[in-house]
Amino acid sequence: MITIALSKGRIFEETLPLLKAAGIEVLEDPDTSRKLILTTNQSDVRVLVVRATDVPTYVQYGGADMGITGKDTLLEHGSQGLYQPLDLQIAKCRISVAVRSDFDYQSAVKKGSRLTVATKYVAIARDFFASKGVHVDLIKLYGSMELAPLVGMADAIVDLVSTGNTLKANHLVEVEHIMDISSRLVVNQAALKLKQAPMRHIIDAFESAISK
Ligand code: PRT
Ligand code: MG
Repeated sequence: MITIALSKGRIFEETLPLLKAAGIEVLEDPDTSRKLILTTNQSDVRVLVVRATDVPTYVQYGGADMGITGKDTLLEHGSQGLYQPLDLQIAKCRISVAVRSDFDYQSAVKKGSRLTVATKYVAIARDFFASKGVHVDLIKLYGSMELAPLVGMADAIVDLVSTGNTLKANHLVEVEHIMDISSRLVVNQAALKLKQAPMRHIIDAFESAISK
């Protein structure tokens, strides 16, 4: 049995064509089914539906043989013991700093002001501002970061941006592009040794599907 950990939503949707390239079709829809283990057309392949931030943990501890997760999640939560053979070029976005459109970020930085930054990505934000020599107080949030500057709780946020529509709708502007993000295949190394042939088949199929 090969077990693949995926999160619902954009990663699941964008992984379906890659699975298809490997001959795998998921037989249940995670949005309508309450099942957390989904069957596929291959009796020896199943899909686990887990929180995006839990994918590396399932793979690391062998609950899943492989999984797909954002580079943001890997950087923020660590990737100890995970083999990362492929950048799948899916669920692309960027991680940025954004502020209220009436906040003069550049001059605050120039003056050496201490900034309050709200984010789910505390480690990424800490490294980024340290590399710029900007002093920050970080506020950890778990979602809806965009709210924090609007209610005066933070000067800036560090968050994922894809179309930029969410920032625009909340009168926020991007002032720094920290890095580009895409999703990676992560593999349990012990599983790869034990189930080399079927896992290699999937990895190779994904690899040839990426560039198409
Ligand atoms: O949603 P939940 O709290 O359950 O978990 P999650 O947010 O960790 O999962 P999910 O499925 O939303 O995101 C999984 C992965 O998709 C992330 O870890 C990223 O690697 C990737 N990804 C790609 C994104 C986006 N694009 C993205 N746009 N994740 C989140 N967003 C958010 C963005 O922060 C903004 O709030 O979507 C919102 C809309 O973005 P705009 O710019 O298109 O308006
Ligand atoms: Mg989300």
